[in-house]
Amino acid sequence: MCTIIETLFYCKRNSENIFVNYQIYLANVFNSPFKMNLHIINGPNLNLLGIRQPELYGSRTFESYFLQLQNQFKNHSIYYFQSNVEGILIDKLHEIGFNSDGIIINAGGYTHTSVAIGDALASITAPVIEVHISNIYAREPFRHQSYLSRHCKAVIAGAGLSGYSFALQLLTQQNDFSK
Ligand code: CA2
Repeated sequence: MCTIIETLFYCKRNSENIFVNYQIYLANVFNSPFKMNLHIINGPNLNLLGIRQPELYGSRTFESYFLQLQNQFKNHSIYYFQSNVEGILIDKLHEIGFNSDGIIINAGGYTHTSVAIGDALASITAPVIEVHISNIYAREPFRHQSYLSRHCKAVIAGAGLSGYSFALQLLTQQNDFSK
């Protein structure tokens, strides 16, 4: 008799445990943010951020700002790549452009000259946001033209380094910017 009661009690406790575990599983599925692989690509001369022309581009290095971004978007993997060479930027876009969950590109001066980077953006599937630290529309007329913008989901210009953070916010929210 005692064994039967003990067995029934054990079964009840066990089924409660299963039920609680199932609730935890569901909570994880619905609440845990989807981990995204996001890429920041900077073009020519942006390796000089924080070193030259601070009056125009600020006094912070991108490496230091990148650590802040990684901390701010802890739930996601954020990668950073910089090159001064047009073809290397294009190779990088081909490499990540079909698997990345979002690309933020500041192509520097190539923004205003590179049909080839524009073509690379047109050929990839990842959503892309174009960022400029300065307000290119308040500068020389040749900076008002971008060969990239038509292939991008959004363009952010003039917000300083915070433009990268705004772009990451757009990519990580559930909206039309994500894949
Ligand atoms: O405002 C931006 O982010 C730009 O993409 C920056 C480019 C410029 O050609 C674009 O028109 C707008 C220039 C990047 C040069 O970066 C430097 C940073 C520090 C010191 C010198 C250059």
